[in-house]
This record gives sequence, structure tokens and C-alpha cells, in this order.
Amino acid sequence: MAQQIAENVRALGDSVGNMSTNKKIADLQRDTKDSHTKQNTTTDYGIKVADLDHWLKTADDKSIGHHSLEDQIARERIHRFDHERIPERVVHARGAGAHGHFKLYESLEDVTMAPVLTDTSRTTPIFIRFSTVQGSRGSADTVRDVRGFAVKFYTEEGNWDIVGNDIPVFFIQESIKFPDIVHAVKPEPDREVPQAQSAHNNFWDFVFMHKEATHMFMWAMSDRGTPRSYRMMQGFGVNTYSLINAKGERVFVKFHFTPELGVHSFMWDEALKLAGQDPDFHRKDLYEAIDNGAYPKWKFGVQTIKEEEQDKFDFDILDATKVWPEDMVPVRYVGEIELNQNVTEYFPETEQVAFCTSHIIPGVDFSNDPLLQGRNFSYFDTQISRLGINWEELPINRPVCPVMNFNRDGQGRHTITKGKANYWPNRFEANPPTKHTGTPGGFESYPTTNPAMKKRMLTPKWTDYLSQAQLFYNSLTKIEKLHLTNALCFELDHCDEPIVYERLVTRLTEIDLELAQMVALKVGAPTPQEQTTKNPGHKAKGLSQFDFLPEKPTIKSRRIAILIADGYDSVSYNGIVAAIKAQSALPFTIAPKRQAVKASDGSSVTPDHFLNGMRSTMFDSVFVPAGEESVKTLMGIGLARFYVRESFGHLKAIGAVGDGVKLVEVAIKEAEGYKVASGDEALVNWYGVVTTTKPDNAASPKGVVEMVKDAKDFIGNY
Ligand code: HDE
Repeated sequence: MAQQIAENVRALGDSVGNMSTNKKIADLQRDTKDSHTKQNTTTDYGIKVADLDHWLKTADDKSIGHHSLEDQIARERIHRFDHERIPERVVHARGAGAHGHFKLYESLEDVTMAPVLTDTSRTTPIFIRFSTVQGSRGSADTVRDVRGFAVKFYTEEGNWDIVGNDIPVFFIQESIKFPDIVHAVKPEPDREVPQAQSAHNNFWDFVFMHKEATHMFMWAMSDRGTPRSYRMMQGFGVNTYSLINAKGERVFVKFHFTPELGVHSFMWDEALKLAGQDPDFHRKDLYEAIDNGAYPKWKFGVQTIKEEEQDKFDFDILDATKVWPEDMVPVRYVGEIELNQNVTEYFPETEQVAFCTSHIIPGVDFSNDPLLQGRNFSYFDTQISRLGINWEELPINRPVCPVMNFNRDGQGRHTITKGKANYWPNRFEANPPTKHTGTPGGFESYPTTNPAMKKRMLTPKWTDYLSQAQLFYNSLTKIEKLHLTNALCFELDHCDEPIVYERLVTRLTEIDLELAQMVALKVGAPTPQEQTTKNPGHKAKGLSQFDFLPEKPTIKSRRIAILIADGYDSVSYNGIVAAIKAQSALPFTIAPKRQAVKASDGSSVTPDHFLNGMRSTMFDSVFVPAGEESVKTLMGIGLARFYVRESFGHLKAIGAVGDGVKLVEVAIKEAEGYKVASGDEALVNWYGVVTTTKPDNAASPKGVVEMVKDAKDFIGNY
């Protein structure tokens, strides 16, 4: 089945990976070898090995005696194994990566001289690593958390890294506080709990003590904290960088990546269950989509502000706890990234890839963003303890353009450099610097003037901590607000020290009274009576994720469960499978058993999974084909009825044909007002993870939005 799906989706091939021309993939071939060959095993120093099963020891036919330390082959294997682990990243330890490319379709030469952003004929290889922040390397994918979105562009002028997140702001303004926020969110030091959760005293204590964290925690508690897929979330550079054009002029810039499939999230209940049912859900989802040819794509855009306009905003444009509202500074989309090749081996690629905010190229520069300045120190530094000083020589990290420097020695040095010139200047005039010519040559920092006073401070503009938290909350749809409220209730309910949840409720009272009252009720804090800071009710576009539904509704790469049992109707079953494939989605047949299931006409199919093997949470949608006997069997199985009811509770598209409708009716009969769609046309109109059983409602993004609004009471009670 999996192969059929892959072929089918590939045949539809709306996208060409063009891997043979990817210079980075070609570069990695130098270090890639195939283990599935008949080549004999050798030791690490190359001799062939005669026995891979027994340690050298004294032995005769009756008994075995002492092991010999002499066995250099056994010792080499154990030594090698003993040192396989390297330190995991201090944050963003769990991740998944893939290769792809960046294509520019509109030149940005008015603002930058970087050819990767001006030359529309170029295709630049990229590697992206997505991650969670809090959890260890073995933690679950779907936990509530910020997601890392780190992109390495292998440009002809050197590597350029945008080390971003799926949320456009950050918790703190100054990088000196980073160890505190990370200590506070990670497991508490006495008992080392909880794992991969922000729902604990230390985190909420920290965010209360740092009013600047309010905006970010509102984002993290929104549905952005539980993405449906890495492929369905935005990416943001977060920090303010600069772009420099050929005339030497500077603009400030923020980078954006917006997914072609739209921004979609799990409901909290799904995310919670999936963390146990399939802790690798996001990792597999990325792999599955690329493997099936459904290559994830994002539009790449920039927001720019001219130097002379930097002071015209209420906030400081260097403050990473603030967005630049899109109504004030529109996003200019100029290119596209696509991921089209999975990694060959996780460790040398996804684990050893090392990103640095300090990796910029001529035409891009930093700003005085205090968070960025600290990050520029931290990333390089952390790679040294994780990977050793020669980490930039590792295959995944080395640039595709020539590298020449005076580096020598250090652990794990690979390069063998000929000649005597290991310093500059030298009598051979070897490896001179490149003059900066206005077009990208040698990197030169943009010259700026700075205040003369040396002080530990920020300016008064940085102390407005609440306006954008209010702006964000005001801009959400009702259903998003409800989800955010529920998330806060869950998190604060996990805090058992009253000072933590009571104080946090007072903070919420500065954002929205109704929100604060609801949370107070659920978490046991005194109910606030009045709003303590005025909320002027401003809204902005680009904050609600409903602003990022796909331009063309699509079910491409969505996973659809088809429930059958013996006696199913092969016509409706085959029809739905074909219709799903025609939409480039993935059908999965689920039955009470994994052995062949017989149709009423005598044909049969082997299901992909049995009911308990893959629960409804693993799918975006459920369909029940016709077949009297099949449906009767399913109706008699509690888990089958629950399958449909749970999908309904998670607002997934549910479809049924013929007798299949009975199962759907039985399963969701308690939810009055929802009609069950029947007939083949139901599928054609299925778009997105949040839709309804009414096909006409689901036919457009607007329909989806409306439906979600209609359904809010049901979800609220679920
Ligand atoms: Fe990071 N961050 N960070 N961070 N960060 C790391 O670097 C740090 C911040 C982000 O997939 C570390 O290689 C400081 C903002 C991502 O390999 C470390 C500060 C944003 C990744 C580090 C921040 C990020 C990291 C740990 C405050 C969004 C994973 C391992 C000044 C724009 C990259 C590593 C990957 C990783 C430091 C804040 C995103 C310790 C000091 C803001 C996506 O160097």
C-alpha cells in the first residue's frame, strides 16, 4: 500500500526535487557509503574480521575460562560504542531535519547585495532542522512548546543560517537572561520533572517575574504551541537583522516563512494523546510527506524598515518581544523554500548540523538587537562543547563554496593543508583577504555610530510589555481564544504553589478580564473583578492562524482512515481510495484485524492497521464505506464507535456511504444539530483538518472558519 501511495503521489508530481543538481547533496556523497553490500566487515584500522560473535577467551569443549584483554577486535568495538553519545543540545535537543532548496522569484537588489537574494536564476541548497525546545532528545514531538525552525542556506558566498522559531517573538529582551529562562522551563532541578512540559511552578514563576515574557507566553499557549505538522507552521527569524545594498545603504529586516499548506494545529486533547500513542509523530510526518513526494513548501518573505524610519514606532524595532504588525510593515514575499530529500542517516546530518546566528553573508548584517548580539556568541560556543572545535569541517556543516583559512590543528581536524603559510601576512602573500568592492566581496561590517556611554540598560520604549500581548489576544478568533484559555487552565492547574497561579492570574487581568476570570475559576485563584490595565481593543492581521489558511484549500498529504470489516462494500471502498489518492492524500485501511478482510463480492484487502494499532488521533479524517455486515460488526465494537466519536470531537472530516452512515450516526448521536453527509460527493469537498460532516460548509476556508465558530460549544464541552 505504502509503495502504491508513493507512486501515485509521485505520478501527480506537482514539484520536482531536482536532487541531482543540489550541490550540497552532491558534496555529501564524498562521505557517504552503503552498508547494504557484501563487503566484508573490517576493524576500524582495516583488517578483515573472522569472528564477530565471540570474545577471545580460554575455552575447551566443556567450559569457558578467562576473557583475554588481548582481543583488540572486541576491545575496539566496545571502546567505539562507549563513546557514541555526544551532549545533546542544551535547548532544542529533539529535532528532525531534511534537505531542499531555496528559489528566489523576485530580486531584492533594492535592499541587499547578497546574490542569494538578488539572483533569480539561482537555486540554493538548504538544510532545515525543526525542533521542540524544552524536551530531551528522546521526548515526544507533540508536546505544547515553541518549535525551532533553523535554516542553513549553502550559498556560493558561504553558509547563511536563519535560526528561527515558529513563533515570531521571544520571552526575554536581553540575552543575559537566557540561562534563567531555560533553567526555569526545563525540568525542576530537585526531582528532574516535568519532561518536555512548561506546566510547572518554575516556568510560570519566571514568566510572572518577567513581564516582558507575557506576549510570548500568550503565543505559546495558543494553538501555535501544538502544530499539526512541521509542514504546517510558520517560521520567523524573530531577531532584527540588517540588509545592505550595493550602494552601502541599510534597512532593518525580519525574515518570514509561510507554509503552502496553511497553518494548522492539533487540539490539545489530540496532542496529549499522540505524545503517548506515537512520540515520533512529527518526525514521521515530515519523513512520510517527503518520501511520498508531497514536498513541503514555504513562501519566503521579508519585512523591511528604512534606517530613517526606525524610531517612528511605539515599540523599539530591535525588541524581540515585539512583532512588526503586518498592517504597518507588510511582508514582501520574494521566494520559496522546498524540502525534497530526507536525510540518509540521522546522526551525521540532523544531529551534527550546527547553526549559528553569526553565520551571515555579505549583504546581510546584524543589528543592535540585544538578544541577537548574545545569540551570536552562544551558538558558536555551544557547538564547540557539542561537536569539538573542528565542527565546521563536518560534512553537513561545510560550505559548498571554497573554504580557505589559517585554522590548524584541534581535535578531529580533517583538512590537510599543504605549504607553510599558516599566518597572515606571510612572505608568500598566500590567501589574502578579499577587498570589499560594493558588490559582495570580503565581508565588511556596516559602519554605525553608537552612544558613547557604557551602561547596563534599555530605553523607556522597551517597558511596554503588554500592548502586543493584548493585540495578539484581541486578534484571535473566538475558538482560538477558547483554546488559549484552556491551555492556561491546564498549565496553571499543574502548578501546586498558590503564589504561582494566583500571581499569574493577576497578570492575565492586565490583558483581558474575561480570560483572567475563566482561568481563576478553573485553577483556584481568587476571581479578579476589574481589568487592571486598559485594553484598547486593537487588532492586527497576521496573528490569528486563520489568516494563514492555504490559498487553495487542499487535503494533499493528509492521512485518512477508512474503517472496514468483513463484508464491506468494495465499490465504495475502492471509490474512496481512488478519490483520496487523486487528491494526493494518503488512505489507510483500518479494520478489527490486520489479516485479509473480505468484501461482500468476495474480493479482499489487507488492512494497514488494526483498530487499536493506530487510533483516530493518527489521522486527519475518517471514512466509513458501505457494507451491511461490515458496518454491523463495527457498530458492535466499542473502539470502532469511539474512533468516529473521537474524530468528531476533534472536528475532523467524517464521511460515510450507505450503511456506513449508521455507524457515524450511532457514534455521534449525542451531538445534536450535526447532519451526517452521505454520498460520494462528500469526499470531493473535504478540505483541511477542521471541517464538518456537511460538505458545503467545508468547501472553502471561510466555511472552515464558520464551522469552527459554530462548533465551539461542542469543543468546549469535549
Ligand atoms: Fe537559541 N540556542 N538561543 N533561540 N535556538 C540554541 O544552540 C540561545 C533563541 C533556536 O536546530 C543553542 O546549537 C540564546 C531565539 C533554535 O540546531 C544555544 C538565546 C530563537 C535552535 C542557543 C537564544 C532561538 C536554538 C543550543 C537568547 C528564535 C536549535 C544548541 C539570546 C529566533 C538549532 C545550539 C538547531 C539552539 C542559545 C534565543 C532559536 C545554546 C543565548 C530568540 C531553532 O546556543
